[in-house]
Amino acid sequence: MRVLILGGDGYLGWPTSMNFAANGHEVLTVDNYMRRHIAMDTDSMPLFDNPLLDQRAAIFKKETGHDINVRIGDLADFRFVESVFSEFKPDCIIHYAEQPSAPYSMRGFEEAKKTFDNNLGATFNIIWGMLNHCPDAHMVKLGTMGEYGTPNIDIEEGYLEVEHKGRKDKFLFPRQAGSLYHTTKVLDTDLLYFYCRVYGLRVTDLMQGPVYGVVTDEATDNPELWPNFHYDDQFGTLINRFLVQAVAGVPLTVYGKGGQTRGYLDVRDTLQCVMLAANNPAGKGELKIYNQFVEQFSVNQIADKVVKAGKELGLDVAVNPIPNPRKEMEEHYYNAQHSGLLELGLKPHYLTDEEMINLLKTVISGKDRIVERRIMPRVVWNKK
Ligand code: USQ
Repeated sequence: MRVLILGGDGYLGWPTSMNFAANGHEVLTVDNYMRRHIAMDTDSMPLFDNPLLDQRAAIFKKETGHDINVRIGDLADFRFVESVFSEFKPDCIIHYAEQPSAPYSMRGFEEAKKTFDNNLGATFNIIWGMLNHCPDAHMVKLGTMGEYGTPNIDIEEGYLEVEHKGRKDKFLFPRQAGSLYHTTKVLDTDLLYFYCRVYGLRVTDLMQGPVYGVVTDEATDNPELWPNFHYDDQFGTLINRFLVQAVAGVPLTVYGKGGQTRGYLDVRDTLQCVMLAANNPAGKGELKIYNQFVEQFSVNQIADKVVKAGKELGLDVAVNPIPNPRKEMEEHYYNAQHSGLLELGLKPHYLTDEEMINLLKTVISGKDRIVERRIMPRVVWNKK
């Protein structure tokens, strides 16, 4: 397939680019380096250095012989989108090209606007790039489990059958996101659903939970090919943050009561899921939705796992619940269905004690690079 990867410099975009190239696909990866710029502006740089995309592609080519083509440009600019789509004419588009941080989107007006304009603007332009140049291509869009929020009923995979006054119909599962970032993903889903129904687009929306991990099969021992591993309060996801805190000797920053439950997955499973979605395209006019995670944990359960694995490595890991900077439920019902990707063939990596120890060992290799001031939360949800 000719695979266009949008947001190719990101935590997931880069390893996805390597994975598709290593599996024999023709890959063009695109990014505008927005996350790099925000990370620099807000002192949120990742643990390991990540060369620029051209440099990473050259290293990958030297090590494996596989090509990754790169274009740097802004997908919120329609002229750029037109030139990418008219020249490359993809069979499959993997769309990660969004500002991915919930806390960044909640800092203030400028950050919220940047998130809104980029995420909605890019998605809208990509839709029109497809309509103009490859209307039969398939888009795999990264959504988020956070679109659903934490409802007091089971979360279904994308849709809900509703019986109302004796009649039945199927609707998108109700969404109630907890940050502006998550809300842009809700709006994306509605936009895509409309263009599927009325313009016949083919889209798979992957509702993904928080991802953890560093090493993927295409980049085992060369840190230059690892994804950007953030541990700051904006771009660092929970498990990655706790791993770094454990190694740095900083008590684990449980927000509030720590009963917040989410569905987690290993970065290697993201790659599997995206590949499975790409190989099983949605039909014409169809919006397929999968819930993309492997195991549900509360924040406290994850803290316990990190403490236990830390002990094995001689780390004395403390836990320090702090006032929650977010507005979210800290104790709640959570039960999300996630059988679709398993049925397609996903072979999950589980967060075993052994796996947690391996993750800690990888972080220990970067111990001297940890900058402690990046750890504590710097953004509070709606201070007013
Ligand atoms: N949390 C803590 N302590 C911390 C950091 C987070 O208790 O130091 C809590 C948060 O309050 C939240 C939970 O852990 O309840 C998960 O937080 P997170 O930062 O790992 O996840 P989130 O901000 O929701 O965002 C991340 C990614 C985002 C993706 C999302 C999937 O940054 O791109 O869409 O995970 S989900 O959470 O399912 O919406």
